[in-house]
Amino acid sequence: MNNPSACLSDKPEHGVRHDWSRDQVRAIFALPFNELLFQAQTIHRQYFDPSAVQVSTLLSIKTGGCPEDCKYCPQSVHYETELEPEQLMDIDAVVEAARRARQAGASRFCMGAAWRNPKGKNFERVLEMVGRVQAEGLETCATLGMLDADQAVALKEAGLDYYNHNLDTSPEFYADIITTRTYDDRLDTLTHVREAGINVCCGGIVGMGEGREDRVSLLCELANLPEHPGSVPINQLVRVEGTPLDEQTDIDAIEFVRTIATARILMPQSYVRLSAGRTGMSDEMQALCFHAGANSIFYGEKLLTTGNPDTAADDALFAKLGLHPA
Ligand code: SAM
Ligand code: DTB
Ligand code: SF4
Repeated sequence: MNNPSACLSDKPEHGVRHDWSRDQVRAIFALPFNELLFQAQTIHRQYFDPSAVQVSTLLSIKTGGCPEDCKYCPQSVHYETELEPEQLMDIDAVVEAARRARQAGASRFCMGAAWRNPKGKNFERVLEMVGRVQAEGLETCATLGMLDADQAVALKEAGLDYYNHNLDTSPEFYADIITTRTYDDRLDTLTHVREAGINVCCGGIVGMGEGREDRVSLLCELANLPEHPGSVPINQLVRVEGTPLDEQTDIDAIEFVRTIATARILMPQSYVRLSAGRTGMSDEMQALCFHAGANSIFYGEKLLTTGNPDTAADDALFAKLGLHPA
């Protein structure tokens, strides 16, 4: 097995690589914790202000009733959860929510829809929303499911800055979690987004019962994409009653921090987002995640359908840690 310290120090700039071997990633992931955090923090400082954290706000513009069977998701029609499905929101209401998010300090507004893929009139409405949200002075992001090449170009022309589409987990574990679309479908959407000139936001979920090797494999897939995603959301599973992963045990906190640190080392110029799951994390755990190179969060009391820390709690955490919005 390669010595990861050697593989890093061979490249003094650490560089942006797309040829990580599984052995290298596995070895970085397994470094002694202090060594791992030191390397992650050192690389982080080459590209970013270590006290700056990018702040995004999410809004579910179309909730529930999704035909896909993602086992973690409260919005799938395959599972009985307490969620009330809702039609695509009114454009003015979305713009109003974006305005409030900007006033509260968010720099990016992410619109999420529980679709397999966007279609027809609904897609036209989303295009209009994107333009109107951009006009409010926010970076725009959307996550609408699979896109074809023409849809990606249309979103770019409408003013979309980022598209979120996650690989979710390793190719090996994927079929245990989703059967209604393939890993390759996801990679195809990412290609369309990238080729349209939209920044890719792509990451995954940990704590779904996968093993360390799956986390290594997911990070390897992300880091070996033709371009590193501009944003890499690392979600901790939010367990929702009625979904098949409801009873899943929490991932160990140190293992979660290792995932963040490894993402930072592999993708040095990307924003690594400490995404879903923060309500269950202590301030100390989040501080370790920031130290490991996380530099983006979702801010606002709701993610899409589940909770996120109160803004007052996040403001207090930022003050305590001397962090400021990027
Ligand atoms: N329907 C679109 C799709 O799946 O591409 C967009 C919305 S979907 C909710 C966006 C992402 O949210 C998923 O890919 C998944 O990574 C994340 N997600 C959904 N439910 C989650 C949960 N319970 N815990 C953590 N992350 C979750
Ligand atoms: C991502 O990676 N995490 C966000 C965003 N992309 C769209 C979604 C998290 C959803 C958590 C469950 C929910 O609130 O429905
Ligand atoms: Fe649908 Fe997205 Fe939820 Fe999967 S993650 S069930 S595609 S809303």
